[in-house]
Amino acid sequence: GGFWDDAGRQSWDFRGSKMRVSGKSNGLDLYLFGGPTLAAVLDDFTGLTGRMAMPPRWGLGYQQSRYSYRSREELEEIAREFREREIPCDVLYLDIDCMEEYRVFSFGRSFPKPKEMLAGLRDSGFKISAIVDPGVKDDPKFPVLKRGKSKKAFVRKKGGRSDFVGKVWPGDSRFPDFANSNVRKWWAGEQGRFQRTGLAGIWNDMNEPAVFDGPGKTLPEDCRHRSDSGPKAHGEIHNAYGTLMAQASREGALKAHPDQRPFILSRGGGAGIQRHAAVWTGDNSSCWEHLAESIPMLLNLGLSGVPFCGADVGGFLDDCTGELLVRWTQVGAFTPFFRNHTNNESRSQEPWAFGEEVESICRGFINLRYQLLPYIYSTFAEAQRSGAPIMRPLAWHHANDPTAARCSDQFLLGRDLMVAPALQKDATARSVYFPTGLWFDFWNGTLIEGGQHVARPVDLATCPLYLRAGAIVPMAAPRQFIDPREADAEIYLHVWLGGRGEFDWYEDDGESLQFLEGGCSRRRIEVVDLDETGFLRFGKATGPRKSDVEIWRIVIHGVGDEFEFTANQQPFDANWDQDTGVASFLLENCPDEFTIRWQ
Ligand code: MIG
Repeated sequence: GGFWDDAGRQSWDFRGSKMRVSGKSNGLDLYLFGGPTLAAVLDDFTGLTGRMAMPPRWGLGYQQSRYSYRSREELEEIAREFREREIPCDVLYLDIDCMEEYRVFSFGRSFPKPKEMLAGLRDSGFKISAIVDPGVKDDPKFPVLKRGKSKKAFVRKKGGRSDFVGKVWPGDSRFPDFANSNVRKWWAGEQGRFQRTGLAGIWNDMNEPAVFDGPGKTLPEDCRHRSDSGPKAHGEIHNAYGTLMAQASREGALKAHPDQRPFILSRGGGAGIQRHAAVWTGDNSSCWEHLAESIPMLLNLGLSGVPFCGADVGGFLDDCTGELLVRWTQVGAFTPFFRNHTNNESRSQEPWAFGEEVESICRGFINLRYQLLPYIYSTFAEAQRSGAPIMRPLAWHHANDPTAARCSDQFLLGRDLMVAPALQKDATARSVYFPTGLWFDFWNGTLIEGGQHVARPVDLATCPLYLRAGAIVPMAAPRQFIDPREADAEIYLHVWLGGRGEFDWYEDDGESLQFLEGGCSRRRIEVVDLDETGFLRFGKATGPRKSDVEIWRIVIHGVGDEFEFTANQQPFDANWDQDTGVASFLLENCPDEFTIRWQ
Protein backbone atom coordinates (compact mmCIF):
# COMPACT_ATOMS: atom_id res chain seq x y z
CA GLY A 1 0.00 0.00 0.00
CA GLY A 2 1.08 3.55 -0.63
CA PHE A 3 -0.21 6.85 0.74
CA TRP A 4 1.07 10.30 -0.07
CA ASP A 5 -0.19 12.50 2.73
CA ASP A 6 -0.88 15.58 0.66
CA ALA A 7 -4.16 17.17 -0.42
CA GLY A 8 -2.83 18.90 -3.54
CA ARG A 9 -2.80 17.67 -7.11
CA GLN A 10 -0.91 14.41 -7.49
CA SER A 11 -0.80 11.62 -10.00
CA TRP A 12 0.09 7.97 -9.73
CA ASP A 13 1.09 6.04 -12.77
CA PHE A 14 1.54 2.26 -12.66
CA ARG A 15 3.39 0.56 -15.51
CA GLY A 16 4.41 -3.03 -15.15
CA SER A 17 6.65 -3.18 -12.11
CA LYS A 18 7.30 0.58 -12.10
CA MET A 19 5.32 3.25 -10.34
CA ARG A 20 5.67 6.96 -10.99
CA VAL A 21 4.30 9.46 -8.49
CA SER A 22 4.24 13.16 -9.26
CA GLY A 23 2.70 16.25 -7.77
CA LYS A 24 3.08 19.92 -7.01
CA SER A 25 3.84 19.92 -3.33
CA ASN A 26 7.25 20.85 -1.97
CA GLY A 27 7.66 17.91 0.35
CA LEU A 28 6.95 14.24 0.15
CA ASP A 29 5.17 12.56 3.07
CA LEU A 30 5.01 9.13 1.57
CA TYR A 31 3.90 6.09 3.54
CA LEU A 32 4.47 2.59 2.25
CA PHE A 33 2.66 -0.30 3.89
CA GLY A 34 4.38 -3.65 3.77
CA GLY A 35 1.35 -5.78 4.55
CA PRO A 36 1.99 -8.41 3.41
CA THR A 37 -1.75 -9.14 3.47
CA LEU A 38 -4.38 -6.70 2.24
CA ALA A 39 -5.88 -6.86 5.73
CA ALA A 40 -2.59 -5.70 7.27
CA VAL A 41 -2.27 -2.84 4.75
CA LEU A 42 -5.79 -1.61 5.48
CA ASP A 43 -5.36 -2.01 9.22
CA ASP A 44 -2.21 0.14 9.08
CA PHE A 45 -3.57 2.67 6.60
CA THR A 46 -6.76 3.23 8.60
CA GLY A 47 -4.72 3.28 11.80
CA LEU A 48 -3.12 6.37 10.27
CA THR A 49 -6.09 8.04 8.53
CA GLY A 50 -8.91 6.80 10.77
CA ARG A 51 -11.71 4.30 10.52
CA MET A 52 -15.39 4.46 9.73
CA ALA A 53 -17.52 5.52 12.67
CA MET A 54 -20.28 3.01 13.34
CA PRO A 55 -23.38 4.34 11.53
CA PRO A 56 -26.92 4.00 12.86
CA ARG A 57 -28.30 0.59 11.95
CA TRP A 58 -31.02 2.14 9.80
CA GLY A 59 -28.25 3.51 7.55
CA LEU A 60 -27.77 -0.06 6.35
CA GLY A 61 -31.37 -0.27 5.24
CA TYR A 62 -32.83 0.45 1.81
CA GLN A 63 -32.89 4.12 0.80
CA GLN A 64 -34.90 5.89 -1.88
CA SER A 65 -34.05 9.16 -3.52
CA ARG A 66 -34.61 11.24 -6.62
CA TYR A 67 -33.70 14.67 -7.89
CA SER A 68 -36.13 15.78 -6.57
CA TYR A 69 -39.18 14.81 -4.61
CA ARG A 70 -40.67 18.24 -5.12
CA SER A 71 -43.31 18.69 -2.46
CA ARG A 72 -44.47 17.51 0.89
CA GLU A 73 -47.34 15.64 -0.79
CA GLU A 74 -45.02 13.85 -3.18
CA LEU A 75 -42.63 12.78 -0.43
CA GLU A 76 -45.48 11.55 1.75
CA GLU A 77 -46.97 9.72 -1.22
CA ILE A 78 -43.67 7.91 -1.86
CA ALA A 79 -43.53 6.94 1.81
CA ARG A 80 -47.08 5.60 1.66
CA GLU A 81 -46.34 3.58 -1.47
CA PHE A 82 -43.45 1.79 0.25
CA ARG A 83 -45.57 0.78 3.21
CA GLU A 84 -48.62 -0.18 1.17
CA ARG A 85 -46.58 -2.27 -1.22
CA GLU A 86 -44.60 -3.74 1.67
CA ILE A 87 -41.25 -2.85 0.20
CA PRO A 88 -38.88 -2.27 3.11
CA CYS A 89 -37.39 1.23 3.24
CA ASP A 90 -35.63 3.25 5.94
CA VAL A 91 -34.49 6.51 4.35
CA LEU A 92 -35.95 9.04 1.92
CA TYR A 93 -33.99 11.97 0.49
CA LEU A 94 -34.69 15.63 -0.05
CA ASP A 95 -32.71 16.96 -2.99
CA ILE A 96 -32.10 20.62 -3.92
CA ASP A 97 -35.68 21.44 -4.91
CA CYS A 98 -36.76 21.28 -1.27
CA MET A 99 -34.98 24.59 -0.66
CA GLU A 100 -36.18 28.16 -1.06
CA GLU A 101 -34.22 29.40 -4.11
CA TYR A 102 -31.46 26.92 -3.31
CA ARG A 103 -30.69 28.69 -0.03
CA VAL A 104 -28.79 26.25 2.12
CA PHE A 105 -30.57 25.11 5.33
CA SER A 106 -34.00 26.22 4.12
CA PHE A 107 -37.32 24.57 3.26
CA GLY A 108 -39.21 26.07 0.32
CA ARG A 109 -42.91 26.81 0.09
CA SER A 110 -43.77 23.39 -1.27
CA PHE A 111 -42.61 21.89 2.02
CA PRO A 112 -44.87 23.63 4.54
CA LYS A 113 -44.59 22.79 8.24
CA PRO A 114 -41.43 20.68 7.84
CA LYS A 115 -41.37 19.79 11.52
CA GLU A 116 -44.81 18.27 11.34
CA MET A 117 -43.99 16.52 8.05
CA LEU A 118 -40.79 15.00 9.44
CA ALA A 119 -42.47 13.87 12.65
CA GLY A 120 -45.21 12.16 10.64
CA LEU A 121 -42.74 10.34 8.42
CA ARG A 122 -40.72 9.37 11.47
CA ASP A 123 -43.83 7.74 12.93
CA SER A 124 -44.06 5.48 9.92
CA GLY A 125 -40.40 4.56 10.24
CA PHE A 126 -38.85 6.92 7.66
CA LYS A 127 -35.66 8.76 8.38
CA ILE A 128 -35.22 11.81 6.13
CA SER A 129 -31.88 12.96 4.82
CA ALA A 130 -31.59 16.44 3.28
CA ILE A 131 -29.04 17.74 0.84
CA VAL A 132 -26.57 20.38 2.00
CA ASP A 133 -24.26 21.90 -0.61
CA PRO A 134 -21.37 24.16 0.41
CA GLY A 135 -22.27 27.20 -1.76
CA VAL A 136 -24.03 29.93 0.25
CA LYS A 137 -26.22 32.23 -1.88
CA ASP A 138 -24.57 35.62 -2.21
CA ASP A 139 -27.65 37.54 -1.20
CA PRO A 140 -26.85 40.28 1.33
CA LYS A 141 -30.21 39.68 3.03
CA PHE A 142 -29.70 35.91 3.46
CA PRO A 143 -29.08 35.36 7.21
CA VAL A 144 -26.66 32.44 6.67
CA LEU A 145 -24.57 34.63 4.36
CA LYS A 146 -24.68 37.56 6.78
CA ARG A 147 -23.54 35.44 9.71
CA GLY A 148 -20.84 33.79 7.62
CA LYS A 149 -19.53 37.16 6.45
CA SER A 150 -19.41 38.49 9.97
CA LYS A 151 -17.34 35.46 10.94
CA LYS A 152 -15.07 35.91 7.89
CA ALA A 153 -16.01 32.34 7.10
CA PHE A 154 -15.56 32.24 3.34
CA VAL A 155 -12.73 31.26 1.05
CA ARG A 156 -10.89 34.37 -0.22
CA LYS A 157 -9.70 35.30 -3.67
CA LYS A 158 -6.00 35.50 -4.48
CA GLY A 159 -4.47 38.28 -2.39
CA GLY A 160 -6.94 37.58 0.41
CA ARG A 161 -8.78 40.91 0.42
CA SER A 162 -12.22 39.75 -0.77
CA ASP A 163 -14.28 36.57 -0.81
CA PHE A 164 -14.31 34.39 -3.89
CA VAL A 165 -17.74 34.36 -5.54
CA GLY A 166 -18.67 31.62 -8.02
CA LYS A 167 -21.80 30.16 -9.55
CA VAL A 168 -23.54 27.05 -8.27
CA TRP A 169 -27.25 26.22 -7.88
CA PRO A 170 -28.14 29.36 -5.88
CA GLY A 171 -26.44 31.57 -8.50
CA ASP A 172 -23.54 33.64 -7.16
CA SER A 173 -22.31 31.92 -4.00
CA ARG A 174 -19.55 32.01 -1.42
CA PHE A 175 -17.76 28.93 -0.15
CA PRO A 176 -17.13 28.19 3.53
CA ASP A 177 -13.49 27.75 4.44
CA PHE A 178 -13.88 24.32 6.04
CA ALA A 179 -10.12 24.11 6.60
CA ASN A 180 -10.65 26.44 9.54
CA SER A 181 -12.02 24.93 12.75
CA ASN A 182 -13.95 28.09 13.69
CA VAL A 183 -15.69 27.96 10.34
CA ARG A 184 -16.54 24.29 10.83
CA LYS A 185 -17.94 25.16 14.23
CA TRP A 186 -20.07 27.94 12.78
CA TRP A 187 -21.34 25.66 10.01
CA ALA A 188 -22.10 22.92 12.52
CA GLY A 189 -24.23 25.38 14.45
CA GLU A 190 -26.17 26.42 11.33
CA GLN A 191 -26.68 22.81 10.30
CA GLY A 192 -27.60 21.74 13.82
CA ARG A 193 -30.45 24.24 13.87
CA PHE A 194 -31.65 22.97 10.48
CA GLN A 195 -31.43 19.33 11.54
CA ARG A 196 -33.40 19.90 14.71
CA THR A 197 -36.52 20.17 12.55
CA GLY A 198 -36.26 16.38 12.59
CA LEU A 199 -33.77 15.55 9.85
CA ALA A 200 -32.01 12.28 10.56
CA GLY A 201 -29.35 12.52 7.86
CA ILE A 202 -27.33 15.07 5.92
CA TRP A 203 -26.29 14.61 2.32
CA ASN A 204 -23.22 16.62 1.28
CA ASP A 205 -23.11 17.12 -2.49
CA MET A 206 -20.99 19.42 -4.70
CA ASN A 207 -18.26 19.39 -2.04
CA GLU A 208 -15.23 18.79 -4.27
CA PRO A 209 -16.17 21.70 -4.40
CA ALA A 210 -17.99 21.97 -7.72
CA VAL A 211 -18.16 25.52 -9.10
CA PHE A 212 -19.96 25.86 -12.45
CA ASP A 213 -17.87 28.80 -13.69
CA GLY A 214 -14.59 27.98 -11.92
CA PRO A 215 -11.46 26.77 -13.72
CA GLY A 216 -11.78 22.99 -14.07
CA LYS A 217 -15.26 23.53 -12.55
CA THR A 218 -13.84 24.01 -9.07
CA LEU A 219 -12.28 26.78 -6.95
CA PRO A 220 -9.27 28.51 -8.53
CA GLU A 221 -6.06 27.03 -7.13
CA ASP A 222 -4.89 30.46 -5.97
CA CYS A 223 -7.86 31.06 -3.66
CA ARG A 224 -6.86 31.55 -0.04
CA HIS A 225 -7.77 29.44 3.00
CA ARG A 226 -7.06 30.25 6.61
CA SER A 227 -6.46 26.67 7.60
CA ASP A 228 -5.79 25.50 11.13
CA SER A 229 -2.17 25.03 10.10
CA GLY A 230 -1.79 28.51 8.61
CA PRO A 231 -2.61 30.19 5.30
CA LYS A 232 -2.94 27.85 2.33
CA ALA A 233 -3.70 28.16 -1.35
CA HIS A 234 -6.72 26.16 -2.49
CA GLY A 235 -4.45 24.09 -4.73
CA GLU A 236 -2.65 22.82 -1.64
CA ILE A 237 -5.78 21.51 0.09
CA HIS A 238 -8.27 20.91 -2.72
CA ASN A 239 -8.57 17.18 -2.11
CA ALA A 240 -9.35 17.72 1.57
CA TYR A 241 -12.24 20.15 1.04
CA GLY A 242 -14.94 17.49 0.81
CA THR A 243 -13.61 15.64 3.85
CA LEU A 244 -13.48 18.85 5.89
CA MET A 245 -17.05 19.70 4.94
CA ALA A 246 -18.20 16.23 5.97
CA GLN A 247 -16.34 16.73 9.26
CA ALA A 248 -18.28 19.96 9.86
CA SER A 249 -21.51 18.15 8.96
CA ARG A 250 -20.77 15.46 11.47
CA GLU A 251 -20.23 18.07 14.16
CA GLY A 252 -23.53 19.66 13.14
CA ALA A 253 -25.40 16.37 13.39
CA LEU A 254 -24.00 15.84 16.89
CA LYS A 255 -25.09 19.35 17.86
CA ALA A 256 -28.66 18.56 16.80
CA HIS A 257 -28.79 15.06 18.26
CA PRO A 258 -25.89 14.63 20.73
CA ASP A 259 -26.78 11.06 21.66
CA GLN A 260 -27.39 9.78 18.10
CA ARG A 261 -24.87 8.44 15.61
CA PRO A 262 -24.62 10.89 12.71
CA PHE A 263 -25.55 9.75 9.23
CA ILE A 264 -23.64 11.80 6.66
CA LEU A 265 -23.38 10.96 2.96
CA SER A 266 -20.67 12.72 0.97
CA ARG A 267 -19.74 12.91 -2.70
CA GLY A 268 -16.34 14.59 -2.26
CA GLY A 269 -13.53 13.52 0.01
CA GLY A 270 -10.00 12.20 0.26
CA ALA A 271 -8.09 9.93 2.62
CA GLY A 272 -9.90 9.93 5.96
CA ILE A 273 -13.40 10.71 4.63
CA GLN A 274 -14.47 7.38 6.18
CA ARG A 275 -14.28 8.94 9.67
CA HIS A 276 -17.10 11.33 8.83
CA ALA A 277 -19.32 10.02 6.07
CA ALA A 278 -20.50 7.30 3.76
CA VAL A 279 -19.52 7.94 0.14
CA TRP A 280 -21.46 7.36 -3.05
CA THR A 281 -19.90 7.36 -6.49
CA GLY A 282 -21.70 10.40 -7.96
CA ASP A 283 -23.45 10.73 -11.27
CA ASN A 284 -23.39 7.40 -13.08
CA SER A 285 -25.77 6.61 -15.92
CA SER A 286 -28.58 4.11 -16.29
CA CYS A 287 -26.59 1.85 -18.58
CA TRP A 288 -25.15 -1.67 -18.37
CA GLU A 289 -21.53 -0.48 -18.54
CA HIS A 290 -21.97 1.65 -15.45
CA LEU A 291 -23.62 -1.17 -13.55
CA ALA A 292 -20.57 -3.35 -14.30
CA GLU A 293 -18.11 -0.56 -13.46
CA SER A 294 -19.75 0.11 -10.12
CA ILE A 295 -18.23 -3.14 -8.80
CA PRO A 296 -14.53 -2.31 -9.28
CA MET A 297 -15.23 1.31 -8.24
CA LEU A 298 -16.74 0.23 -4.93
CA LEU A 299 -14.07 -2.41 -4.37
CA ASN A 300 -11.43 0.28 -4.87
CA LEU A 301 -13.16 2.59 -2.43
CA GLY A 302 -13.19 -0.20 0.13
CA LEU A 303 -9.50 -0.86 -0.46
CA SER A 304 -8.91 2.87 0.05
CA GLY A 305 -10.27 2.73 3.58
CA VAL A 306 -13.87 3.72 2.77
CA PRO A 307 -15.98 0.68 3.66
CA PHE A 308 -19.35 2.45 3.70
CA CYS A 309 -19.91 3.13 0.01
CA GLY A 310 -22.41 2.59 -2.77
CA ALA A 311 -23.45 3.67 -6.27
CA ASP A 312 -26.81 5.11 -7.35
CA VAL A 313 -28.90 1.98 -7.84
CA GLY A 314 -30.64 2.10 -11.22
CA GLY A 315 -28.20 4.75 -12.42
CA PHE A 316 -28.53 8.55 -12.18
CA LEU A 317 -28.43 10.04 -15.70
CA ASP A 318 -30.79 8.85 -18.44
CA ASP A 319 -33.74 6.49 -18.22
CA CYS A 320 -33.50 3.18 -16.45
CA THR A 321 -35.35 0.11 -17.73
CA GLY A 322 -37.11 -2.53 -15.68
CA GLU A 323 -34.48 -5.14 -16.45
CA LEU A 324 -31.61 -2.81 -15.55
CA LEU A 325 -33.30 -1.83 -12.29
CA VAL A 326 -33.69 -5.49 -11.34
CA ARG A 327 -30.04 -6.27 -12.07
CA TRP A 328 -28.85 -3.15 -10.26
CA THR A 329 -31.03 -3.86 -7.21
CA GLN A 330 -29.57 -7.40 -7.19
CA VAL A 331 -26.10 -5.80 -6.86
CA GLY A 332 -27.10 -2.92 -4.58
CA ALA A 333 -28.68 -5.26 -2.04
CA PHE A 334 -25.15 -6.52 -1.30
CA THR A 335 -23.29 -3.19 -1.35
CA PRO A 336 -22.66 -1.42 1.96
CA PHE A 337 -24.67 1.69 1.05
CA PHE A 338 -27.91 0.79 -0.74
CA ARG A 339 -29.72 3.73 -2.34
CA ASN A 340 -31.80 4.06 -5.49
CA HIS A 341 -31.41 7.59 -6.93
CA THR A 342 -32.06 9.29 -10.26
CA ASN A 343 -31.84 12.60 -12.07
CA ASN A 344 -34.52 15.28 -12.54
CA GLU A 345 -34.73 14.58 -16.27
CA SER A 346 -34.97 10.80 -15.87
CA ARG A 347 -38.10 8.73 -15.64
CA SER A 348 -39.23 7.48 -12.24
CA GLN A 349 -37.15 4.67 -10.86
CA GLU A 350 -38.80 3.55 -7.65
CA PRO A 351 -39.07 -0.25 -7.40
CA TRP A 352 -42.70 -0.12 -8.60
CA ALA A 353 -42.06 2.15 -11.60
CA PHE A 354 -41.70 -0.71 -14.11
CA GLY A 355 -44.65 -2.94 -13.39
CA GLU A 356 -45.38 -5.90 -11.19
CA GLU A 357 -42.68 -8.38 -12.14
CA VAL A 358 -39.88 -5.89 -11.58
CA GLU A 359 -41.47 -4.70 -8.36
CA SER A 360 -41.80 -8.16 -6.94
CA ILE A 361 -38.20 -9.15 -7.78
CA CYS A 362 -36.88 -5.91 -6.28
CA ARG A 363 -39.01 -6.44 -3.17
CA GLY A 364 -37.51 -9.90 -2.81
CA PHE A 365 -33.93 -8.63 -2.90
CA ILE A 366 -34.65 -5.71 -0.59
CA ASN A 367 -36.25 -8.22 1.80
CA LEU A 368 -33.15 -10.40 1.55
CA ARG A 369 -30.99 -7.37 2.39
CA TYR A 370 -32.99 -6.90 5.61
CA GLN A 371 -32.77 -10.61 6.40
CA LEU A 372 -28.99 -10.37 6.07
CA LEU A 373 -28.67 -7.29 8.29
CA PRO A 374 -27.36 -9.19 11.34
CA TYR A 375 -24.53 -10.52 9.15
CA ILE A 376 -23.91 -7.16 7.49
CA TYR A 377 -24.03 -5.21 10.76
CA SER A 378 -21.39 -7.42 12.36
CA THR A 379 -19.29 -6.89 9.22
CA PHE A 380 -19.68 -3.12 9.67
CA ALA A 381 -18.42 -3.55 13.24
CA GLU A 382 -15.39 -5.38 11.87
CA ALA A 383 -14.75 -2.52 9.43
CA GLN A 384 -14.93 -0.11 12.33
CA ARG A 385 -12.37 -2.11 14.31
CA SER A 386 -9.87 -2.95 11.60
CA GLY A 387 -10.56 -0.87 8.49
CA ALA A 388 -11.45 -4.00 6.50
CA PRO A 389 -13.84 -3.34 3.62
CA ILE A 390 -17.39 -4.65 3.88
CA MET A 391 -17.60 -5.37 0.15
CA ARG A 392 -14.38 -7.21 -0.69
CA PRO A 393 -12.54 -8.33 -3.79
CA LEU A 394 -12.14 -12.12 -3.97
CA ALA A 395 -8.40 -11.53 -3.45
CA TRP A 396 -9.08 -10.36 0.11
CA HIS A 397 -9.68 -13.94 1.24
CA HIS A 398 -8.11 -15.83 -1.66
CA ALA A 399 -4.79 -14.04 -2.11
CA ASN A 400 -2.99 -17.10 -3.43
CA ASP A 401 -5.44 -17.73 -6.23
CA PRO A 402 -4.31 -15.62 -9.24
CA THR A 403 -7.63 -15.93 -11.08
CA ALA A 404 -9.48 -14.70 -8.00
CA ALA A 405 -7.08 -11.76 -7.74
CA ARG A 406 -8.00 -10.55 -11.26
CA CYS A 407 -11.75 -10.93 -10.85
CA SER A 408 -13.68 -7.66 -10.85
CA ASP A 409 -17.20 -8.74 -11.76
CA GLN A 410 -17.83 -10.71 -8.58
CA PHE A 411 -17.32 -9.75 -4.96
CA LEU A 412 -17.57 -10.91 -1.39
CA LEU A 413 -19.90 -9.36 1.14
CA GLY A 414 -18.03 -9.91 4.38
CA ARG A 415 -16.06 -13.09 4.51
CA ASP A 416 -18.42 -15.76 3.38
CA LEU A 417 -21.01 -14.56 0.89
CA MET A 418 -19.93 -14.38 -2.76
CA VAL A 419 -22.07 -12.36 -5.17
CA ALA A 420 -21.79 -13.09 -8.90
CA PRO A 421 -24.49 -10.87 -10.41
CA ALA A 422 -25.78 -10.92 -13.96
CA LEU A 423 -24.42 -7.71 -15.50
CA GLN A 424 -25.55 -7.97 -19.10
CA LYS A 425 -28.75 -7.22 -20.88
CA ASP A 426 -30.84 -10.31 -21.68
CA ALA A 427 -28.53 -12.49 -19.62
CA THR A 428 -29.60 -16.12 -19.43
CA ALA A 429 -26.38 -17.38 -17.85
CA ARG A 430 -23.15 -16.07 -16.44
CA SER A 431 -19.75 -17.55 -15.95
CA VAL A 432 -18.88 -17.63 -12.26
CA TYR A 433 -15.37 -18.09 -10.93
CA PHE A 434 -15.01 -20.15 -7.77
CA PRO A 435 -11.82 -19.57 -5.78
CA THR A 436 -10.12 -22.72 -4.58
CA GLY A 437 -12.08 -24.55 -1.88
CA LEU A 438 -15.68 -25.71 -1.71
CA TRP A 439 -18.73 -23.54 -2.36
CA PHE A 440 -22.50 -23.90 -1.95
CA ASP A 441 -25.14 -22.33 -4.16
CA PHE A 442 -27.33 -20.18 -1.87
CA TRP A 443 -30.48 -20.87 -3.87
CA ASN A 444 -30.38 -24.62 -4.41
CA GLY A 445 -27.67 -25.97 -2.11
CA THR A 446 -25.54 -27.38 -4.95
CA LEU A 447 -21.96 -28.05 -3.94
CA ILE A 448 -19.28 -26.65 -6.29
CA GLU A 449 -15.58 -27.48 -6.34
CA GLY A 450 -13.48 -24.29 -6.50
CA GLY A 451 -10.61 -23.41 -8.83
CA GLN A 452 -12.82 -23.29 -11.93
CA HIS A 453 -15.33 -21.25 -13.90
CA VAL A 454 -18.85 -22.63 -14.05
CA ALA A 455 -21.73 -21.38 -16.21
CA ARG A 456 -24.70 -20.56 -14.01
CA PRO A 457 -28.10 -20.15 -15.69
CA VAL A 458 -29.94 -17.02 -14.56
CA ASP A 459 -33.49 -15.91 -15.10
CA LEU A 460 -34.47 -12.34 -14.31
CA ALA A 461 -35.22 -13.20 -10.70
CA THR A 462 -31.85 -14.81 -9.99
CA CYS A 463 -28.67 -13.26 -8.72
CA PRO A 464 -26.15 -16.05 -8.19
CA LEU A 465 -25.00 -16.14 -4.56
CA TYR A 466 -22.57 -18.58 -2.99
CA LEU A 467 -21.36 -19.54 0.42
CA ARG A 468 -17.91 -20.78 1.28
CA ALA A 469 -17.83 -24.20 2.94
CA GLY A 470 -17.46 -23.25 6.60
CA ALA A 471 -19.58 -20.11 6.20
CA ILE A 472 -21.50 -18.69 9.13
CA VAL A 473 -24.27 -16.25 8.23
CA PRO A 474 -26.71 -14.96 10.86
CA MET A 475 -30.02 -13.80 9.41
CA ALA A 476 -33.27 -12.38 10.76
CA ALA A 477 -36.88 -12.17 9.66
CA PRO A 478 -37.46 -9.41 7.08
CA ARG A 479 -38.91 -6.15 8.35
CA GLN A 480 -40.27 -2.96 6.80
CA PHE A 481 -37.75 -0.69 8.53
CA ILE A 482 -35.31 -0.64 11.42
CA ASP A 483 -36.95 0.10 14.73
CA PRO A 484 -34.47 0.15 17.60
CA ARG A 485 -37.27 -0.67 20.02
CA GLU A 486 -37.80 -3.94 18.19
CA ALA A 487 -34.44 -5.65 18.04
CA ASP A 488 -34.18 -9.14 16.56
CA ALA A 489 -35.01 -11.61 19.32
CA GLU A 490 -34.75 -14.54 16.95
CA ILE A 491 -31.73 -15.19 14.76
CA TYR A 492 -31.36 -17.84 12.09
CA LEU A 493 -27.76 -18.92 12.21
CA HIS A 494 -26.97 -20.51 8.85
CA VAL A 495 -23.89 -22.69 8.70
CA TRP A 496 -22.49 -24.44 5.62
CA LEU A 497 -20.45 -27.57 6.31
CA GLY A 498 -17.26 -28.86 4.72
CA GLY A 499 -14.71 -26.45 6.14
CA ARG A 500 -13.83 -24.12 8.94
CA GLY A 501 -15.22 -20.73 9.70
CA GLU A 502 -15.53 -18.13 12.37
CA PHE A 503 -17.79 -15.18 12.84
CA ASP A 504 -17.59 -12.24 15.21
CA TRP A 505 -21.17 -11.66 16.27
CA TYR A 506 -21.75 -8.02 17.23
CA GLU A 507 -24.75 -6.24 18.75
CA ASP A 508 -25.47 -2.81 20.16
CA ASP A 509 -28.52 -0.55 20.39
CA GLY A 510 -28.07 0.49 16.75
CA GLU A 511 -28.43 4.21 17.23
CA SER A 512 -26.78 5.77 20.27
CA LEU A 513 -23.13 6.38 21.05
CA GLN A 514 -23.17 4.07 24.06
CA PHE A 515 -21.27 1.41 22.16
CA LEU A 516 -18.22 3.65 22.52
CA GLU A 517 -18.41 3.13 26.27
CA GLY A 518 -18.83 -0.60 25.98
CA GLY A 519 -22.57 -0.70 25.31
CA CYS A 520 -22.24 -3.65 22.98
CA SER A 521 -22.02 -7.38 23.08
CA ARG A 522 -19.71 -9.64 21.09
CA ARG A 523 -19.43 -13.32 20.71
CA ARG A 524 -17.18 -15.53 18.67
CA ILE A 525 -18.96 -18.30 16.77
CA GLU A 526 -16.85 -21.01 15.25
CA VAL A 527 -17.52 -23.98 13.02
CA VAL A 528 -15.20 -26.84 12.19
CA ASP A 529 -16.33 -29.60 9.88
CA LEU A 530 -13.49 -31.85 8.81
CA ASP A 531 -13.32 -35.61 8.27
CA GLU A 532 -12.69 -36.58 11.85
CA THR A 533 -14.66 -33.92 13.67
CA GLY A 534 -17.56 -31.56 13.41
CA PHE A 535 -18.69 -28.91 15.85
CA LEU A 536 -20.26 -25.51 16.22
CA ARG A 537 -19.09 -23.48 19.18
CA PHE A 538 -20.52 -20.33 20.69
CA GLY A 539 -17.88 -18.46 22.63
CA LYS A 540 -18.47 -16.46 25.74
CA ALA A 541 -20.49 -13.30 25.23
CA THR A 542 -18.37 -10.28 26.13
CA GLY A 543 -19.37 -6.72 26.80
CA PRO A 544 -21.78 -5.50 29.44
CA ARG A 545 -24.78 -5.26 27.11
CA LYS A 546 -27.31 -8.04 27.38
CA SER A 547 -27.89 -9.74 24.05
CA ASP A 548 -31.27 -9.17 22.41
CA VAL A 549 -31.24 -12.68 21.02
CA GLU A 550 -33.54 -15.06 22.85
CA ILE A 551 -33.71 -17.77 20.26
CA TRP A 552 -31.00 -19.03 17.94
CA ARG A 553 -32.38 -21.19 15.17
CA ILE A 554 -29.43 -23.13 13.89
CA VAL A 555 -29.68 -24.16 10.25
CA ILE A 556 -26.90 -26.44 9.06
CA HIS A 557 -26.53 -26.89 5.31
CA GLY A 558 -24.74 -29.72 3.58
CA VAL A 559 -25.67 -32.49 6.02
CA GLY A 560 -25.37 -35.61 3.85
CA ASP A 561 -25.94 -38.25 6.52
CA GLU A 562 -28.01 -38.54 9.59
CA PHE A 563 -25.69 -37.15 12.22
CA GLU A 564 -25.79 -37.70 15.91
CA PHE A 565 -25.73 -34.38 17.65
CA THR A 566 -24.52 -33.73 21.18
CA ALA A 567 -24.79 -30.40 22.91
CA ASN A 568 -22.29 -29.82 25.72
CA GLN A 569 -21.93 -33.62 25.72
CA GLN A 570 -25.68 -34.36 26.03
CA PRO A 571 -27.61 -36.02 23.14
CA PHE A 572 -29.45 -33.35 21.22
CA ASP A 573 -32.34 -33.54 18.76
CA ALA A 574 -32.20 -32.00 15.33
CA ASN A 575 -34.56 -32.09 12.37
CA TRP A 576 -32.92 -33.41 9.28
CA ASP A 577 -34.33 -33.09 5.80
CA GLN A 578 -32.68 -35.64 3.59
CA ASP A 579 -33.74 -33.93 0.35
CA THR A 580 -32.29 -30.53 1.13
CA GLY A 581 -29.45 -31.74 3.34
CA VAL A 582 -30.47 -29.24 5.98
CA ALA A 583 -30.46 -29.99 9.70
CA SER A 584 -32.04 -27.49 12.03
CA PHE A 585 -32.57 -27.03 15.72
CA LEU A 586 -33.43 -24.40 18.20
CA LEU A 587 -31.43 -22.98 21.08
CA GLU A 588 -33.08 -20.85 23.68
CA ASN A 589 -30.96 -18.34 25.57
CA CYS A 590 -27.80 -19.95 24.27
CA PRO A 591 -25.46 -20.30 27.25
CA ASP A 592 -21.82 -19.21 27.22
CA GLU A 593 -19.28 -21.54 25.71
CA PHE A 594 -21.79 -23.82 24.18
CA THR A 595 -20.67 -26.56 21.79
CA ILE A 596 -22.68 -28.75 19.50
CA ARG A 597 -20.88 -31.75 18.03
CA TRP A 598 -21.88 -34.14 15.29
CA GLN A 599 -20.65 -37.53 14.16
O1 MIG B 1 -25.39 19.30 -10.54
O2 MIG B 1 -28.55 17.98 -6.31
O3 MIG B 1 -24.41 13.90 -7.71
O4 MIG B 1 -26.90 13.05 -6.80
O5 MIG B 1 -29.13 14.68 -7.36
C1 MIG B 1 -26.09 18.21 -10.03
C2 MIG B 1 -28.76 17.53 -7.62
C3 MIG B 1 -26.13 18.30 -8.52
C4 MIG B 1 -25.33 16.05 -8.24
C5 MIG B 1 -25.44 14.83 -7.40
C6 MIG B 1 -26.80 14.21 -7.57
C7 MIG B 1 -27.85 15.23 -7.17
C8 MIG B 1 -27.71 16.49 -8.01
N1 MIG B 1 -26.35 17.03 -7.88
